[in-house]
Amino acid sequence: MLLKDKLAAQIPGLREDISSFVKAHGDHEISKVTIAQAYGGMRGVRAMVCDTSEVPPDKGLLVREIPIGDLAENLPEEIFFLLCTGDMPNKEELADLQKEYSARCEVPEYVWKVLEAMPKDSHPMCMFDTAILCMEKESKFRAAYDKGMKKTEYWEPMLEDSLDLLAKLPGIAAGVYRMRFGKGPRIAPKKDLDWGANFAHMMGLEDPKGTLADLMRLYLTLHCDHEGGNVSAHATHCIASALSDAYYAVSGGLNGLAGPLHGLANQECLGWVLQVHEKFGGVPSDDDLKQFAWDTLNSGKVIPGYGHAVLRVTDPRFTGFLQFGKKHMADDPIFAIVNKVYDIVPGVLKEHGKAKNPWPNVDAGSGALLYHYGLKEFSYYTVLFAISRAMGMCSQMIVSRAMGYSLERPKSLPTKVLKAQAGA
Ligand code: CMX
Repeated sequence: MLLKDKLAAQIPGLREDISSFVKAHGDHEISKVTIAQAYGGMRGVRAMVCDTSEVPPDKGLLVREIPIGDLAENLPEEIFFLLCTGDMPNKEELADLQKEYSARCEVPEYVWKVLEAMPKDSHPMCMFDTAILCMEKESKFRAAYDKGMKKTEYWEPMLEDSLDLLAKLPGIAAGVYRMRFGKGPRIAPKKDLDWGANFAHMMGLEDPKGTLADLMRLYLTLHCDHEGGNVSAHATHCIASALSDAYYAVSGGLNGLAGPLHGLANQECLGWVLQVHEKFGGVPSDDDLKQFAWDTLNSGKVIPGYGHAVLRVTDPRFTGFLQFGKKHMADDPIFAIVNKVYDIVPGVLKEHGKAKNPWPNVDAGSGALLYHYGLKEFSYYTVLFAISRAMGMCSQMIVSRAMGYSLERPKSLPTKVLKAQAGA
């Protein structure tokens, strides 16, 4: 496999580089931690390493130093190769990776039985995460670890597990969609389609303009990774640092993605936009929208899709979706509201004065595009996010195993001790 060959060629040099860097500069201080940060979700504390991507507050996502906006036309498979290696695949490497995905895409039959046994009103994210977890017995990492393996080899079965998992995620996600929302039997994958197009095919949505696969590719590319400290990436990394395998770690991380302050915001954003549409019978005036935003804030709720823990500018991923919408559905009233919200809400949030970032994040616009294509089941939206984000999780774990990073174990302190330290 060409991806494996490339990693095998890179890893010894990278390991040597990091090891001598830590030896020479290990005592260099990179962060101080205040009591407010300890109670405030460790916001801004620099205590992790992530080489796959970075989110400078004034730029947004860089995948291996490339702005995500410049990658919007690339296939998600190319992005995974880039995340893992730091380089775009050439034609041969891409074809080879796609061949690996095709060979590994069959979902074991027992997964469907487990999902069928779940309560009919289970959340699609719970079904998706359960499907991943119940495949844990397939882990090649666990099998190799149980047999005995050198630490320097850990990354190899982690890569195998990651590819097995990524190859199956579109099929699992499409199967969850069809089962959970009564859309009829599952649709078999077409082995000659790329990852995103195959997912679009297996969902079985109407696609009269033939552009759904483009949206899915864009969606899967834009959500790929967001450095190491966000809830799902951090949870995945923490779990995997105990040498839990990819099935345990990705399922665990995605349980974090399912939270309303993280990936679930995705489903809530469109809900808010549709409320606007319903209340005003279409696209509201600027003043009406402003008032609606204030009513939301005054009732103690957040405006979903706006604000970010790290970003301080418009999320370039939002811009990517906005451009797609302008090209393919400029006349759609729901999309027109998303556009108008972007004009109005940042000003309202600035006046409100609480949110550190009044600008839209990735979730502010994507739902309107899915809705346009007939994907109207909001609770499913986070699953789409999850398929994509699994690429970031897996690439981060492969790099961590390759570099031999340590078990994660920060120190916690009781309030009493903190008070004593602060002389309170
Ligand atoms: N609407 C109203 N209030 C907001 C807000 C918004 N969109 N964004 C932040 N605030 C408020 C916070 O609730 C917080 O209020 P309190 O002091 O009363 O707790 C205050 O502003 C300061 O928050 P912050 O430091 O700017 O933001 P955080 O890092 O704490 O939280 C986020 C970031 C994304 C959770 C928050 O902006 C939010 O809740 N946004 C809406 C939900 C959303 O879009 N989530 C998707 C994020 C993308 C992702 O990670 O998947």
